[in-house]
Amino acid sequence: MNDQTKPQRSRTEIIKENSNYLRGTILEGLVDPITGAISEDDTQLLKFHGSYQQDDRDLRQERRKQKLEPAYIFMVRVRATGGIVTPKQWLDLDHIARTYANGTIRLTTRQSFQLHGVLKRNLKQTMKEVNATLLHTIAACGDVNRNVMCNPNPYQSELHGEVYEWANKIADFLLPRTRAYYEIWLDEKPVVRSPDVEQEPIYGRTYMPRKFKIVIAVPPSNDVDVYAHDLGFIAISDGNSLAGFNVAVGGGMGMTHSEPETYPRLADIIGFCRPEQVIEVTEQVVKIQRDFGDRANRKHARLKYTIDDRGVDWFKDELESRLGWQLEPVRLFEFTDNGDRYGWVKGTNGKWHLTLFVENGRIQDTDDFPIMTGLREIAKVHKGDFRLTPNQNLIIGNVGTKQKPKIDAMVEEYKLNDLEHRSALRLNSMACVALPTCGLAMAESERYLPSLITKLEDVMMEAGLRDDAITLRMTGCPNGCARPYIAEIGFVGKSIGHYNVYLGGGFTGDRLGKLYREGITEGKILAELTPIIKHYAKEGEKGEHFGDFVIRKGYVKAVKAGREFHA
Ligand code: SRM
Ligand code: SF4
Repeated sequence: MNDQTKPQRSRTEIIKENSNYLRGTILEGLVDPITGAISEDDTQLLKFHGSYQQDDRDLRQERRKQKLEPAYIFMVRVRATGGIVTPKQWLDLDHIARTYANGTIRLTTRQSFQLHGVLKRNLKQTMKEVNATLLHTIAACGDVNRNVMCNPNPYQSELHGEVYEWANKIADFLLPRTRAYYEIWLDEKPVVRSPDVEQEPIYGRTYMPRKFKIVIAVPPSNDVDVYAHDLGFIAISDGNSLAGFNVAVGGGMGMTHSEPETYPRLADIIGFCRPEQVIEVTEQVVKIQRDFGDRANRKHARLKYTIDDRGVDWFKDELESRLGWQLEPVRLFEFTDNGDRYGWVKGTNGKWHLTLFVENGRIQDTDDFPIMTGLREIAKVHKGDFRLTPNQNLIIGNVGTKQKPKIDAMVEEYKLNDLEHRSALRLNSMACVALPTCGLAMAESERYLPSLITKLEDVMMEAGLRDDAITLRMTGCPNGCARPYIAEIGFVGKSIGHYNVYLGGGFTGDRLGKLYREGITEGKILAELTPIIKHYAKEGEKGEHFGDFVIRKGYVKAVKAGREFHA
């Protein structure tokens, strides 16, 4: 295609522009009884409202055989800055999940909740009930700023509390201003507005070229994986209070198999700003990407490509010229890991916080693990809060010393904190949703990883590494929803039963892994990894992480930049 025949704007851009600020014909589509779906254009707009149209892929073939339309269902994503909700909100979500969705709650890698399997006829009521509990879904998906992530324990130190407040301010600042959400889902009466009253002052009529993600990390924990997002802030303390933030830009995970021009990239740290400058920096970074991001090719529309195409220096100059002042030099900091710390900790407020392992974030009762019932019963008596971690786990937060024995007893009763029977490998694992709901999945992920880990645990056990933490992540396609490219072992689905294996990601989330084997099945995965794990047990140096070991021993080359990922 030469430059003249290249489309100037993708179809999604035109849908957004013609949508009257995200209204489209969603309202009409919801009440059309002929189909369980909505129109194709509206499915794009629906994302901005926090919902995806999907179909149950387990039923696809059978429905096709029977000449029925796919079993359409909707996923609803509920956002909560830093993943914090009250026990009442937990109970309401639990109720909504069991009444309108598939009876499970999914904690995501970005500290949001997902409800799967909602039928079109129940979608509006689901949204209403989510809003009635003072949570919302607006901008949980779509070409806008998504849920703002931050360390989920505001009471770990005063610094954590301050940082959490900034995360909230950023989230509020970047919420879309359109009333479409309130009209469609909450029956707000439309008011005739002049375009300038209703215009989106930050995003404009066509919003961002693509999704935009912001996180704040509080060293030494990099639980939010600050290098994997469009914009990351790294909190720098001044004794006990917040001095400001290092600013990281241009991270992202998504790529497409066999398209080397797409690649995961880690963010560059470009400077430091004071707390009171953080909104201004956020606004200008977002606006640069709004103005320069690729609106023709959605596979090239994230900030990481804008920065790689034009250079980090260009980006910094553009940002500083828009700000009218210069960022200060980057401050020193150190990350020690990107995982969660399990068990009880006491906060600065004198209350207790218990981090529980939730395998792949799925809250669902099984015979040996009645987690959904257990958390429901706890929510009925708990006086603190619940918090989602960036690793798909859950914190029962703010438990008073007096109430702790009761919560402890309930945790025991429902076997919610059974760390003894879980290896360090499992406790440091994540898998994306994939089949049967994700329309983009090429292979299983959440439903498969637990059994693969059981097999790898045998190898780890035999090598004497049961308690050695190795980060391991799986996704059902290369989009990277569980951030697999920064795991020490990453599995990425290629086709049913076949995975690419990536090795050498940094334990603190600071280095990309490298493709080690392509499209292999379980037998081959075990055959390939067993000798490496044994080698690590034998020759790994004291304190050396697996990701560093595989590079030192030449299994893979260290990847220094996103553009080198496929080299
Ligand atoms: Fe994701 C698309 C699930 C975090 C990169 N992601 C999807 C969709 C909506 C599929 C779709 O477009 O039809 C998946 C829905 C599956 C389902 O049935 O629920 C989906 N993504 C998820 C979640 C639920 C994974 C999980 O197991 O927790 C996470 C929800 C986050 C949230 O609460 O907001 C989730 N997705 C991520 C992350 C991790 C992160 O942000 O920290 C990434 C990589 C970081 C990044 O954005 O680069 C990620 N998701 C993608 C991409 C690739 C984007 C790209 O730039 O190439 C897609 C596909 C797309 O946007 O076209 C995608
Ligand atoms: Fe779906 Fe791929 Fe994301 Fe997994 S990584 S949830 S398969 S889009």
